[in-house]
Amino acid sequence: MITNMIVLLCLSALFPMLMGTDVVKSDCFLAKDCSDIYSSGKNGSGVYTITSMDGVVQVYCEMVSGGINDRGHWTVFLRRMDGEVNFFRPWESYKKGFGNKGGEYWLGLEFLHQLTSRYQYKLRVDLEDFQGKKVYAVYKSFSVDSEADGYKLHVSGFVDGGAGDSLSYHNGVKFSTFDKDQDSSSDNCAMKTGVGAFWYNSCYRANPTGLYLWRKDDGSGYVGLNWYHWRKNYKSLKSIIMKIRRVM
Ligand SMILES: [Ca+2]
Repeated sequence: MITNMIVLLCLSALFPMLMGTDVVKSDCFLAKDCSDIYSSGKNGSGVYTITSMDGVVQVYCEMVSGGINDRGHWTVFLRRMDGEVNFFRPWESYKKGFGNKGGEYWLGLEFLHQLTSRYQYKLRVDLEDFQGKKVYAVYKSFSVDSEADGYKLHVSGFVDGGAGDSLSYHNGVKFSTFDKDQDSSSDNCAMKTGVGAFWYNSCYRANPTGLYLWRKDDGSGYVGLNWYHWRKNYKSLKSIIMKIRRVM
């Protein structure tokens, strides 16, 4: 229904006399991701409305100038920063997305699949610890299969920005939630960690949906916001952002 409304808006913009309205043509612009938002002349970071096959979606865009691994118009699909949002959620939530686009959120597996099957994307993961140190990892290729294929992750072309590579371990693996175990472990990884959902293998080197620990983790836990290869431990981080940028 929302999509129909967008189509009507576009028709009325293209044929104002016919539709009896005076909607300006710019209202017809249908952004698919933050690259399109930037192309429409909006160059500041913030929450924008883009469209998917299922309707309109709000997303946080990071518009970054800088070096080759920084610059771009990034579509953020996961943001953890303050523990305000509960990430221990079922399959339907991870499929459709949840959270607050101005704060912590998960954009949704179906939308990720739609985007990455349409265009080619690179992935960047930004990490920050409680001392304010920041590192990153870039993967030159990132895509997510359909729900019928378990929203399987494809990631390759690692570039080290100090974070180390904790995601290649999850390459080629289906997504798992506590109510849908598609991991490679005899356990249910989401239940074992009791906190998140991810492309769990057996079980993980990265767990960006883990329990937010506000400095309380001493590194021996296996439940927090983890990216093992930064410091070869499971000490929970202050912030993890996962974002994609269209490359073709
Ligand atoms: Ca299992």
